[in-house]
Amino acid sequence: KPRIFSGIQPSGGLTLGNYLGALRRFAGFQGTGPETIYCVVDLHAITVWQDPAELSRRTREIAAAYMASGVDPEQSILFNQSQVAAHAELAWLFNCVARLGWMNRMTQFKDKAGKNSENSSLGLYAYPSLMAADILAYRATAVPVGDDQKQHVELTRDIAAKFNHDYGVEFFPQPTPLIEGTATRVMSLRDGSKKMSKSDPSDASRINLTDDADTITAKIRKARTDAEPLPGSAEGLKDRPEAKNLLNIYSALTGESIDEILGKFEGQGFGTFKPALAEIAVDVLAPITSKMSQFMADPAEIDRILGKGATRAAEIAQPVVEEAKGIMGMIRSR
Ligand code: AQP
Repeated sequence: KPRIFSGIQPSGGLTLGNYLGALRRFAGFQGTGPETIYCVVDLHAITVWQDPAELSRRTREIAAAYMASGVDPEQSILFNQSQVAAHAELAWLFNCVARLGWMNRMTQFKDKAGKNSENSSLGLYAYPSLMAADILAYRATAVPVGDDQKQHVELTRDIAAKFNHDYGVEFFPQPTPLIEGTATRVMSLRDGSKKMSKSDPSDASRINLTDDADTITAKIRKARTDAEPLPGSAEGLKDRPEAKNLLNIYSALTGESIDEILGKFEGQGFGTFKPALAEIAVDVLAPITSKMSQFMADPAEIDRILGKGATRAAEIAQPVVEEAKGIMGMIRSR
């Protein structure tokens, strides 16, 4: 049965990058055939230290964001990862299937650990193995994500293939990463070579889903750009990463192509373009922000939804993990 799985870490407030690259696409898969499973991946978040009270609050906030962007907890399964034991159990099995050399190639670990990798948690290093477990515990066939997660989904395919090969079975499917649109990698507003990230120390580098209209407008006004006027076509954006990023965001927010947008702004400076972009960003985000705060007003209801989702998720995932253990020769006597 086709299944879609995706997750978001409660490691900070959501950014426009998370929204355009992943979140806003999720609701559209509902009612199209495949079962849709969406997770707040709290076990991933603790690979770097999280304040306990903040972790709880952010977990609810991500759940609220899922619902505000149209994920319906009746049509989809919506839950937080740590309430379904199958994720951590399968991750251990995969730790014993995945190779050190594979983990060593992961660029996210290198980016996040930086120069101080000796002092990173073991969990941060094994992160991709847990992500493979998230996906394969549901034998999911497709994973909508932003471009930064492509390498991890590819590793998931390698783990599935090695498990199947090592045990002579056709048990785990090969999930496909679904990376689509003009906003698969939204870049930082301060540095066109870095992706926009919820854990970037600079708040000016990102637009948060909880920012109000004035903050969004000010951040876009201050976004780093060059001094050149806008070109007439996408060709002219080569080697202008900051300009390209703002145009990609505009395109993703409106659905217009880069060439269409440049047709309207050719020859004009960012002094004209930025306010137009800010207005569109505010129009798109304001309704999401306001729905999020409505959901956040009732934390007990969010907890109830996550609990119910976790029960449904475990009904699928636990038998898969039991079967994987059986395939590996572990005795299942109850
Ligand atoms: N800048 C981005 N552009 C497009 N998509 C993005 N995603 C993240 N950043 C961008 C996508 O959002 C989904 C959820 O991301 P995540 O919570 O798993 O964490 P991440 O990929 O590590 O992103 P962050 O925001 O940078 O979090 P931190 O700072 O905690 O590492 C994923 O589908 C991701 O591809």
